[in-house]
Amino acid sequence: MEKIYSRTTTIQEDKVSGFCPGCMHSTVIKLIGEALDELGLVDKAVCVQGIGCCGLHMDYIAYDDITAPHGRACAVATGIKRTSPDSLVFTYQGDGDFASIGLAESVSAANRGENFTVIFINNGIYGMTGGQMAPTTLLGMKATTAPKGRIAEEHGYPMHICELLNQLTAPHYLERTSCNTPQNVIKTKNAIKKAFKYQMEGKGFSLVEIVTSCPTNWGLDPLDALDFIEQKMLPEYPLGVVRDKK
Ligand SMILES: Cc1ncc(C[n+]2csc(CCOP(=O)(O)OP(=O)(O)O)c2C)c(N)n1
Ligand code: SF4
Repeated sequence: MEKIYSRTTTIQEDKVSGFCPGCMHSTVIKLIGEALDELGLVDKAVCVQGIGCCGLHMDYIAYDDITAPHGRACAVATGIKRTSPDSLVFTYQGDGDFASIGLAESVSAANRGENFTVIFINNGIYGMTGGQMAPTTLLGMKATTAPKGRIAEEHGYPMHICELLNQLTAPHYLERTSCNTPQNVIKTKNAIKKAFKYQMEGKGFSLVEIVTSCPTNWGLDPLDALDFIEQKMLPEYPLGVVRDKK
């Protein structure tokens, strides 16, 4: 019988995920693993993970991985890629990590056109530390640091990372995807594969922004969190390719 699906080799079978039920971090980690398998790049992969729930996969993946101090993943990835140019280097960062604490490092690496890939998880909140406001928190959305909801006059507006980086000359590929439907899961994997391929071709900086859920800190069950993505997150963060120099 023809085998049409098998478990990615990049997840150790005897380990348990630390993610909450319904958290899309686990979906994305699986997609990264499948992309590495399908491209034959597992042995070349180096993940630089940020601080936060994005780090919860470190115990169960089966490729090289290093944790960078909060917000510094793009600086660490720059060093690794420059000294090991044959490696497939990617950062795995949340919105608090990449877009708040690490914004200067992130924009600077993109502006230099560093030849690595960012997998940017936009769940609109600081997950691990209990739901503080992130740069991507929606207007009106409650956070522990914005108990009445985000107010533009006080907290500024939601930050659109793909569009922000699209102001720079250097980035090669910027796409926003989600994992809220099976179709979008497939599109996310294709975007990750495209970004990895561009990197191995030496094309420079690429970023895939993935709109995901944090059911725990959103205070929603996983299914309602999918509706929240569809009805609230995606109108603010439209999906699609923002730049592709090809
Ligand atoms: C320099 C520094 N500041 C603050 C913290 C505390 N901290 C740990 S995780 C986290 C939030 C991370 O949020 P996000 O990047 O959105 O990732 P998520 O947990 O949602 O995946 C913070 C503020 C830290 N570890 N180091
Ligand atoms: S707190 Fe949120 S981001 Fe963190 S594992 Fe739970 S659902 Fe995922």
